[in-house]
Amino acid sequence: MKFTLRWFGDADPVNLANIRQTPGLDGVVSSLYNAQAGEAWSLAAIREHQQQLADAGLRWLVVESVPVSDDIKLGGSANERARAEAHIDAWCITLANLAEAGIHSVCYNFMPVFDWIRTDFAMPLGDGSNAMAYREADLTRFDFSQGMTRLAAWAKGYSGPELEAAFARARAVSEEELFDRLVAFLDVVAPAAQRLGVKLAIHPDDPPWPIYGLPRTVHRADQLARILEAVDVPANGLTFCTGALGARIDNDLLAMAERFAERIHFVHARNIRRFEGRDFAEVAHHPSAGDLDLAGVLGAILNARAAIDGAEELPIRPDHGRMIWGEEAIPGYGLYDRAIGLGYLQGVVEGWSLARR
Ligand code: DNO
Repeated sequence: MKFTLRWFGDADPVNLANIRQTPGLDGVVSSLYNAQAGEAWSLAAIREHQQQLADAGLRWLVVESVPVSDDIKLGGSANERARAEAHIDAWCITLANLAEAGIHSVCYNFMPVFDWIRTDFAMPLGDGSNAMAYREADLTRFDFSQGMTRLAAWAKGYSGPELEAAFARARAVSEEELFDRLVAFLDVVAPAAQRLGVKLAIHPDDPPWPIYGLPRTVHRADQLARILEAVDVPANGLTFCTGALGARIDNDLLAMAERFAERIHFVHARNIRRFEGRDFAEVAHHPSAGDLDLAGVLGAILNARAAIDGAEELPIRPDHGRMIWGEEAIPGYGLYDRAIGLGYLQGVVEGWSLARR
């Protein structure tokens, strides 16, 4: 596996010099944070970001994310579909430019309006650390009439009226229609990626169920299988996000890891502690802290891939960590706890290879 850490660009309080000190790091996961959804990334802009990383002694291995516009996800009218087509063409140009720059892994999501959400960004875990959490009853805590500022990894923020309009538009789209839009998108981008040698990795919905009445279609095993079958080219693959998928008790992570192993193009490894109902908190990667079997998931992927390609090129990153040791950073993206998580993941993979010697 290729071990990576995510970096949010110049706005990230975690600096590249510190990331570089992490042992056994193969590369960085990053994006062009000023690019708008729907616009093509120029080769020059890609190279500039790549060079910034290279100057710090780091390699840009995975793009997370190339944003997918709401027109692509939701567009229904002739005008919107025309815009969607232009955005899909731009997405293909971005892929071609990334391939030209030697970057061959692209993560994206298909959640309309906004990306992941939590209701608590600093829940005390009882040992002096804090972490992000999700409590269904608290979903109402956001006053959307005031808009939503851009959370880390979101393509953009929204003003109140923008959010209201985006919600109305998305709520008019059924889950089935959203799936059809995803297939229409993949019908074009997946063969293009395949030709370019780029691997696409769709990120599951986070949390893995519809929220605020918005349609979502990427969070259960049957849905993932349908996406892979609908556009059956190897480049059309998954980000296996243990934390996102694992928040659903009915997602059998080990079975899913084994079943989809061949089409897993990126791994997000994170642990969660589940509470009543759908509530959960993000906890340390170590198995003592939460309910997920990360070692089991990695073992399932590695076993299944051993016969195919050995998974040597498969990128993995520790996903959200806790905030520990007084670090101040983007929620979920402090360096300290992610680095501890990375060490744990490296140990698991090392142990797996030792057992096979
Ligand atoms: C959250 C991230 C997601 C992810 C996107 C991929 O921290 O895992 O925001 O980057 O969904 O497009």
